[in-house]
Amino acid sequence: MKRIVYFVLFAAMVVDAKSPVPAISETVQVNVLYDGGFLNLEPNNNLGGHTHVPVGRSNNNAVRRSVFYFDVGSQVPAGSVINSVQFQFDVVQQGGGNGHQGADFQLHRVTRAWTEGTGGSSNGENTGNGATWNSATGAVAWSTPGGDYTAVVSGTVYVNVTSPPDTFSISSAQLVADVQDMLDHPQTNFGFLMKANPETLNGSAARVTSREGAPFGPENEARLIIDFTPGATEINADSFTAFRGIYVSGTLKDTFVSDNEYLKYNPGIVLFPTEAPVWLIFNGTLPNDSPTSLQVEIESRVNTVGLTLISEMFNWNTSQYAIVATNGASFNNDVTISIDVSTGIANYVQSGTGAVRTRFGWRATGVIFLFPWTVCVDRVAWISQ
Ligand SMILES: [Ca+2]
Ligand SMILES: [Ca+2]
Repeated sequence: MKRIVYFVLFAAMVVDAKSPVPAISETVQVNVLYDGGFLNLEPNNNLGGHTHVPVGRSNNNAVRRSVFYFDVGSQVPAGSVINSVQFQFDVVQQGGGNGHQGADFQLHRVTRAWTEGTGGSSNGENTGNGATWNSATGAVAWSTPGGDYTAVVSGTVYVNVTSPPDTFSISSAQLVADVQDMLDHPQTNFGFLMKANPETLNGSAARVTSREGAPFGPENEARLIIDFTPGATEINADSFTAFRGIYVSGTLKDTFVSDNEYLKYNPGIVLFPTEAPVWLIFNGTLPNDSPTSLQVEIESRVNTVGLTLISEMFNWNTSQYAIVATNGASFNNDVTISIDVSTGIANYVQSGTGAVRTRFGWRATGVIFLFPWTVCVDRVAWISQ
């Protein structure tokens, strides 16, 4: 009778239902890495080295377009979720002596690699080394003169300069999706092309401050303001020690993956019945030493009822272990216990190194029907954000 009571009790305790703390988002500014521009009436000229790049239609009927490349991954960690994006740019002049008129400027993703080039002056120079109306690189032609870009519009803003320099900002759900894709697939990130829509409005041509950026300086170059939530990172142990227990089989590597390959221990000798006869210490190193959330996970089983699994995190500030969970040890079935230790996270992650240390103990709290019993650990991991 007692046996049944224990079994039911422990089965109900097996899974820890604590939910993770939501991750905190961050905002960064990714400045343009390189930018260029070109115009249809001078189809072999580029403006890659000029202090501005042009967009729109001039009063002399020249259609102008510009291209911008951002290295999203330079400031946003891989695996992050992009929450919002603003494409900001400054216009220092619009139109010319015959006046100006506003126009919608829109972004498209470029679909081919291009180079910036070194051309200066407002109509560009034929330098043969950068993007022009005809060429992506000076050597490789666009498939379509005027640049290869997606039909999908990444975002639009109405540009009508009143007191230059004026700052404009584009944001849209499509822009978020595009920047997310640029982060996830940097090999197909060729930046954005900006053009007017329609391209028939004389005097809509604008001078957009480039990264070479005079007279207002590079702080006015095109930039992406990106809000993102870092993705979770999972790590396995660097090492483990059996604080107590008798080795049966397996290696540290067997704890990396849930694959029914196990690290196995039998009970060691204890001085007091309250001590755990199997006590395993796992050491890991997080990718950063100040994560916002942390879970420790263990998948394991034992081959008898009546055992309890006690999970402890090492507190680096007090140099003592703290019990973070107590669960019935799963009898004959692999069960994963996920323990959220985000509360007190600063104590559990060593400053400067990112080290984490978790101790798992198995001891009898019920009637044991088998001796020596065996602990089988299939997987141990820490998940941090
Ligand atoms: Ca440039
Ligand atoms: Ca395994």
